[in-house]
Formats: sequence, structure tokens, C-alpha cells
Amino acid sequence: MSRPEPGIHSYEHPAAGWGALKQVAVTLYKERVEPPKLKMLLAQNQPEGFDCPGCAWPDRNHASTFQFCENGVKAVAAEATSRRIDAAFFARHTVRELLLQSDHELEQHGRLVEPMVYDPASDRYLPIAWEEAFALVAAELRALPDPDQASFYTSGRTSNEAAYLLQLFVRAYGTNNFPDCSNMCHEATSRGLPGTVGVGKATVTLDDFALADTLLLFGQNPGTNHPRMLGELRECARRGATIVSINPLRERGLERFTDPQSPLEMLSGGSTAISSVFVQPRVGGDFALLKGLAKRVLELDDTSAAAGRPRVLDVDFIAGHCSGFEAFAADLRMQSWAQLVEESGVGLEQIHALADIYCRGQRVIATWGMGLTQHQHAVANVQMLSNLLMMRGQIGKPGAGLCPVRGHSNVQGDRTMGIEERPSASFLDRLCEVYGFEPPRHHGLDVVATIDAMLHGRVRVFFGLGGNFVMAAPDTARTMQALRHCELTVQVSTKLNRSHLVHGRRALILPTLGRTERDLQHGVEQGVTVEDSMCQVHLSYGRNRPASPHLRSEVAIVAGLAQATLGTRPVDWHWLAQDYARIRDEIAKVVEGFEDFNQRVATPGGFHLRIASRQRQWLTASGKAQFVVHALGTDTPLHRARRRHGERLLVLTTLRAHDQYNTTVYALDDRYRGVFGRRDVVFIHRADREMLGLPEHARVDLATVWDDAVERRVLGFTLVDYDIPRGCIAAYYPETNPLVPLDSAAADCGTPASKSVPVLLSASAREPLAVPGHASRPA
Ligand SMILES: Nc1nc2c(c(=O)[nH]1)N[C@H]1C(S)=C(S)[C@@H](COP(=O)(O)OP(=O)(O)OC[C@H]3O[C@@H](n4cnc5c(=O)[nH]c(N)nc54)[C@H](O)[C@@H]3O)O[C@H]1N2
Ligand SMILES: Nc1nc2c(c(=O)[nH]1)N[C@H]1C(S)=C(S)[C@@H](COP(=O)(O)OP(=O)(O)OC[C@H]3O[C@@H](n4cnc5c(=O)[nH]c(N)nc54)[C@H](O)[C@@H]3O)O[C@H]1N2
Ligand SMILES: [Mo]
Repeated sequence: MSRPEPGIHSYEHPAAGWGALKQVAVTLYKERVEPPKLKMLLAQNQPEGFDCPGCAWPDRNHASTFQFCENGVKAVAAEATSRRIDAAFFARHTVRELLLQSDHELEQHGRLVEPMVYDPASDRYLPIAWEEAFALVAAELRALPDPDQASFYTSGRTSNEAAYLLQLFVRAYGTNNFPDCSNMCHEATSRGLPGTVGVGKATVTLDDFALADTLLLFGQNPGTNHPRMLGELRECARRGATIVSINPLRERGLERFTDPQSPLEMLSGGSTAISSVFVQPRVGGDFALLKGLAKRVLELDDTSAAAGRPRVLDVDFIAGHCSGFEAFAADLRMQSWAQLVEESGVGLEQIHALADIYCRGQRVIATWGMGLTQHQHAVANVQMLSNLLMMRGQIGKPGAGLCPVRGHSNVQGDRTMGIEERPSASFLDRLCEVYGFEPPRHHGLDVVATIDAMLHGRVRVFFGLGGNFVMAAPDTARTMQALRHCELTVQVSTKLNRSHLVHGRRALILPTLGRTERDLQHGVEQGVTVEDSMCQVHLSYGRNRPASPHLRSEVAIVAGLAQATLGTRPVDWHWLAQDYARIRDEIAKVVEGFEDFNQRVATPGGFHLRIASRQRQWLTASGKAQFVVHALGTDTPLHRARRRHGERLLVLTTLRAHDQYNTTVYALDDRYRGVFGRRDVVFIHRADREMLGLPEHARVDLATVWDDAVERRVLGFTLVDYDIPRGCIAAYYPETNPLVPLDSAAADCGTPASKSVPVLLSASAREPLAVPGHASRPA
């Protein structure tokens, strides 16, 4: 397979396979990973090794043979790179100069190795000693008249131990301002599922995948974002399970898959067909589709009941375990089919066919990703999916259930540890009992609320434990303005990113160890714990030599800040940070389900957290699995924009390319979608392009249609004809984040609606750029 020229080509090969192996070789070469570090790839997701920082998909008992995953290797190699950014690098470049580089270029510079402080006089970052850096932050925090003027962001790679210490420090300091990446990700899951089944987490484990006969995959691209999931799906497909992908795009990774784990498939050029059925709703059409499916299940049940045939509904489950079914059914009966078909973009026959597949399934698992959670009606999406499974009792039995597929490798664990702007009263009570201080009781700020508060001067200090806030958050121009408004911004990071360059009046970069690196405290090797997407908690030990001896672990950094700010109140932070088992003992005292933590996590593969809904125990207000009624919105901002602009109004969904990890752009290809050497593309239905009178590969500008006076535009993108429903377009995140309005967020959970942005296209005056893929730099 020779390398395609930059541009757009069709990709005819199966997902993974030799293409993936070749990419691994290229990645390791590009990052100049030293040979001793290559060995550590074999320690990935092994009992004595480290948890892959790539994604949150679990491993069988965390003890299988080496699991090959192209994108896992990229994540690991990006951390193991031999390139360094030291004080000399920052001496050579002003911040203004660095701002001109693309995200891809910033990533290429390598690992951060020294704490740095911003010097306004020279517009450069200068070295600072660790203790001085901590003292600077502590002084700023103590000077704030109100602790709610500081906000503490967490990205989901942070370990349980660091997350627990951070929440303890911040609550002892006095605020619940815990924005986190989850606010932009699976928040709808975490807020939606407690209302239906009582717990905001997966009700299945990998063992259930081995039993399921039907899998419904909503809004997910596992070939790119959870490659190890494909191995599981392949097994399901080989057993004859029916796999349906519900996605406006037919993702390559769900069509054919060559398992790099299978020598036979690799040598014979064979592959396994994964999804047998593709349903392509319009962007944001899932809610109407789900409601249509539920309505059809009810109709089928009516027919069966009238004919004296076995019921389609699981009447025993509904009677014994559920509440609210009557109201739910009544709402479904009133709902018009015409509206469901119109809003979903899926024909009646296809809805019926999908309902038939669902009703034939005896053991059904529904999985979902960002395609369901990044919309205004995201919580309704998740709850309607839950309703649908409850109708046939597909929750809390072997081989069936709800499976949100999380993104960051420990995003679920961070929330479990208390990174939560709306903590439960019982959690705060435990903190109070154990540590003897009264934690703040009022809710804190999430991501969107933090940006708003920074814009209006209500938050003055921003702290980021990992992540790249400025590029991950919506409404890039306003987010930049918000951060620049701060008195102090602090970023704890492994690699350089734009959040270091768009900063407050004072700014710090605190470099930290990555998950793959050996963490020694007082000469003793430390492990950290993480929780995967299916609630398995296990230990992770870094294997590599740290990128620099000056790096500190996230735990040590949080402890240093806490000690500088609060002294030894309410705990001796340094003492805890000397031995992470001590932190786990603290966690065991406070967090439910973590009793005997050290002992239980020491068993190979760790332990599974008890999920009540798996046992058909419902921690809801009614004590039952709760059916929730949601109306189909017909006067949303999208509807209003469409009424104003007719068919020229397009709905933009923002997604990930194959060679990126969120805001980190490793390379400029999106192999499975046939895009090479560039990211400045917009996927569009040919008929929509022709309707707009634009030629193939036309260069266009995109502008958001929103109800405020703010102009939101990105310039100079290239149209690519694609198999995508009419009225919808797709483009890459983060380049298109400037288009997502800050106040376009999901009801009841605040997630930016980055998968349903109303936009208009127009021919661009902008010249094609010399370097492909660099069109994206926000102004
Ligand atoms: N290599 C790699 N791995 C990753 C990441 C990465 O960036 N790179 N990111 C990690 C993180 S934090 C996360 S959250 C996950 C994200 O993993 P995914 O959830 O797979 O992420 P996305 O690429 O944002 O989009 C998912 C899919 O949603 C579809 N989609 C878009 N709009 C809609 C819609 O309205 N309805 C439906 N049904 N589908 C829609 C898109 O076509 C796409 O296939 O991956 C994690 N793993
Ligand atoms: N338009 C649009 N916007 C989106 C999304 C979308 O689909 N569309 N997706 C959203 C989602 S699902 C998410 S999760 C967010 C992601 O938001 P974030 O989690 O904030 O972003 P990342 O790009 O994952 O963060 C990358 C940075 O993390 C740092 N880093 C990496 N590893 C470590 C580590 O071990 N420790 C520390 N301290 N730092 C580390 C590096 O410096 C790197 O530059 O973006 C959201 N934004
Ligand atoms: Mo995510």
C-alpha cells in the first residue's frame, strides 16, 4: 500500500489489518521512540503493565495476551517520544510566535520537561522552581475573596488517586467548581441513566458481549476511537449476532475488519463483515428514531396481544420492575408517525425493519458514543434508549443491557472519585465525617458555566489537570477571551498545546509524568488505579523511564499545591503522596464501593464495581426502573434556523479523524474516510452541494446561524461528496469548534451541542493554503 497523495481518495481496504500495522511502524519511527521503550508496548493492558491511555474500552480480566491497537500505539508513542521542550525551546520562541503554529505542529515539539512561568515583558515562558510555582498558585488562591472565583478542570486521563486528592483539596479550599471533559462528552449518560435505571454507568461487562445475539451501535466510530472494541464485535459477528450501526455515516471500521490479532486473516487477506445493517438517520435524528422504535414495539405488542400470541413487551419485567409505563405508552400512542419519520430522516419501513430486528433479539446490547450525547436533546436520547430496552426487559440479565462507551481512559473513574460539580449530599457528608470540615454544599460550575464566569470576571483562576481546554471547549473565540480574562491560568500537562498559549495575566505550565512512565516516590514504584467503561477498577504501572528527572507525578503536583495553599489541613498531603496506597485507604473511607480498596485492587485484573441495575435493583426515586416521557421538540434552534433559511440550512456534526486524539493531531490523515494529508474538509451530500450551486471540491466558509449577534465563522474548507443524509454535513473537531455557540448546550446536562450546529455554507474567497491541513487555525 503506497502512501496516497494529499487529497481525497476512496479507501477500499478493511479496517485495521495491514494498513494499521504499517501506521504503527510509521508512528514509532516519527516519534523516534527509543528501542528499550518499544518493549513497553507489550506491557500495555497487562496485569503488571499500564492501562492504555488511548481509550476506556475494557480488556478481558485485564490479563489477555497483548492487545494490538493502532491508535493505542499512537497514544503511547506520543507520550514516549524522544523529543523534548525545555527552557531553551521557550527562550527561542515567544508565545506570539507559537500561536501561529497549528495544533499538529505544537504537538510535534515533544514532551514538556520543566515548570515554566509566563513573563509578560518578553512574552516568553521562563523556568521556575517547583516550590515557587506552588507558592505562586497558593498566593493567588488565598487572595481570592471567594473560593468560587477559582475553577478546576480535569481531563479524563487523570488517575483515581490524583482525582481524589484534587477534589479533596478543592473542596477543603472551598468550591465545587469542577468542570471536566465529561461535561463535553458522556454527561448526558451520567445525568440521564440515573433517572431511568438508577446508575449512570454501563449495565454490561465484556462477558455479556459473548452472549448477546443483537447489538445496536448508536453514534460511534469504534474503528478509530475504540479499536479494541472491533475485536469484540468481530467475535459477535462470527457467532452470528446481528450488528446494527445507527449513524448518519457508514463508518468503514464497522463494515469490514481484519483482526491484527488473527494471523490467518492477516495472511489470507481475509476480513470479517461487522455490521449487517446500517441505518442512517439524519444528524440529531436519533431521538425521533428511538421514539419510533418504541412506538412500533408497542404496536407489535398490541397486534400480538389481540391475536393471543406471545407478548412483545416483557410484561413481567414491566409489572415487577418498572414505573411510569402507562404514561409512556400513552405518549407513544399520541405521537404521529409522520413527525417521527420527518424528524429522524428514516423511512417508516426501515423503522419497522429495525424494530423487527430489535424484537427478535433475546439478548440485546445497545452501545453509544458521542453521536447521542452531543446534542441539545442528549439526555432525552439516552433516556429514550433506556426506555426502549426496558420495554423488552433487556436490562439486568446476561447478554443484554446498556453500554455507554466512554472516551478518556479514566474519565469514568474521575467522576467516581468526586470530580463532580454537582456532588451528592451523601458524598459531602462522608467528606465531612472523615475529615471534619464542612465542604461547600452549593453546586459548582461545569465547562460552559466556567467559560461564562471567566468571561464575566466571576472566575479569576483557572487550573487544568490535563487536557486542552481552549481547543476542546466550544465557541473558540469566546473561550479564548475567557481564559485571557483570568488573573492566573495553570496547566498540568505532558505536551504543549494551545491552552498554554492562550492564558491569563499570569500563567504556569507544570509538566507531569504520563501513564506509561515509571512513578517512583521515595524510591518505591507507585501504581495508580483507573476505572474502565464497564466499571472494572484496576492498577496501572508505568514502565518507561520518565521523559525527564524533573517531572513530577500528578499526585505529587496536586499534593504540592494543596500543601502550599492549605498547609496540612485537613490531611498531610505530602505524607499521602509518598505512598499511593495511603490515598487508596482514604478513598476507601469515603467513596462507596471502594471498601478494602488496596486489597481488592491487588488481585490481577482488579475488581468490578457493583452496579445495582445489573442485579435489577433500581436506585431511582421510585425504587423502580423508571420510564420517562420526552416530547419530540419541533421548535428547537435548528427548526427555527431551518424555517428562516429553508433547505440551505445544514446541520453540522463535528467528529474525530483517524489520526487524532481529541485536540491532539498526530497526523493529517483520516484513512478510513479516504482523506489524506489534510483536515480542512466538509463532508456533504452531492445533491446538497449541487443545490447550493457549488462545484465538487469547492472551497467554502461556514457560518453558524444563531439567535445572538455574535458572528461565528470558519474559512476555507473544501467540500467532499460523501454518503451522508441530505441536510447534514460533517467536519473535524477541533477545527470547527469556533462554530459551536456557548449557549447551544444540552438541556439538563450542559454538554455543548457539538454534533448539531445549524450552519450556512458560502463560496470562500480564501486562497488554498500552502500547507494542507493548516486552514484550521482559529484567528
Ligand atoms: N484514536 C482516538 N481514540 C479516541 C479519541 C480520539 O480522539 N482518538 N477520543 C476519545 C474520546 S474522549 C471519546 S469521547 C471517544 C469518542 O468516540 P466516538 O463517540 O466514536 O466519537 P466521534 O468521532 O466524535 O463521533 C462518533 C460517531 O458519531 C457519528 N455521529 C455524528 N452525529 C451523529 C448523530 O446525530 N447521530 C448518530 N447516531 N451518530 C452521529 C459520527 O458519524 C461518528 O461515527 O473516543 C475516545 N477514543
Ligand atoms: N466540537 C467538538 N468538541 C468536542 C468534542 C467533539 O466531538 N466535538 N468532544 C469533546 C470530548 S468527548 C472531550 S472528552 C473533550 C476532550 O477534551 P480534553 O480532555 O481537554 O482534551 P485532550 O485533547 O484529550 O487533551 C490533550 C492534552 O492533554 C495533556 N495530557 C495528555 N496526557 C496527559 C496526562 O497523562 N496527564 C496530564 N496532566 N496531561 C495529559 C496533553 O498536554 C495534551 O495536549 O473535547 C470535547 N470537545
Ligand atoms: Mo470524550
